[in-house]
Amino acid sequence: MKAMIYISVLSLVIAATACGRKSPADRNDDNAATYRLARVIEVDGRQGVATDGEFYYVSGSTALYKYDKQGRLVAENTSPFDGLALEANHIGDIDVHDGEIYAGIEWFEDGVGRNIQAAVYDASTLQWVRSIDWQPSSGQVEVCGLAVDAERGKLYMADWVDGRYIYRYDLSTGDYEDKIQLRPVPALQQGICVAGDSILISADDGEADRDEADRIYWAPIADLSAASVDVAVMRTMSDFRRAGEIEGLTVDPSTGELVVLSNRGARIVLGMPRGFYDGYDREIHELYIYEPVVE
Ligand SMILES: [Ca+2]
Ligand SMILES: [Ca+2]
Repeated sequence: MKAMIYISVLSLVIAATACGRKSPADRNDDNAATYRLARVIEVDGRQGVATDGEFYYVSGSTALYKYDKQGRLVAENTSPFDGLALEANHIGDIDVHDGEIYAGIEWFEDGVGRNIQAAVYDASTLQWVRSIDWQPSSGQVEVCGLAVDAERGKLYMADWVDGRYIYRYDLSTGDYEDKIQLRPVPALQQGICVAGDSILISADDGEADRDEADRIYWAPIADLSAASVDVAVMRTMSDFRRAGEIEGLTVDPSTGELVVLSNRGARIVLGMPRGFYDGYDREIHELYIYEPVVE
């Protein structure tokens, strides 16, 4: 019940963002009024985040981590590819549903992905349980992230290389269903999550070299017959500590908070770290936690 209330609040926030008085281009001014930065937690992973309201689950490129909400590590799996049928070296954004973590996994090298698979892990132990087969004929060529739509029983995958579509699977059978065109297409997508009747999409489309902020977009997904959906800017992340690479995102079902993973400090070329910016000798990964503000 509590979760439903918060999802309803979030839906209002999203609706207010999307349908407000201002045009999408002006919407940046409304950022602070929609989500207010509450706290920042440094974590080990650089790819994705999910929460069941009790813990934060974070993916690194080759590891899974579980934190309590104060940021204390409570579990990790540093060999998450053990048992997988296909060779893998990269985990993207993740989701958690019904005690299981869903992870988009592939072999990623120099900006190209192959061996795409949706692997499922036990959220308690972070150990691999099973995998959902990818449908190559869908046209998807990379998996940067995935999201569970629990209400409608669907699983979505997104593609960093060619983001024109998101790809929908049946959650219970694992069968591929359809691809939905994003109009327009957010460039360099990183993470996705479902909140109410919307899908949120983070895009690494701000140029860190020029101190440009990345963005979060959103699109409606309740109409399962839709071949395409209208995409709008939801938020420009100008309050990150330094412009860098936005990664995964999630909405906390217990609080309605928006949780966004972002990396700073490393220079990224073709999706892979190549040296550091001035003042940094390592890449820093942080969860930015925003509380919804309903006026
Ligand atoms: Ca990523
Ligand atoms: Ca960026």
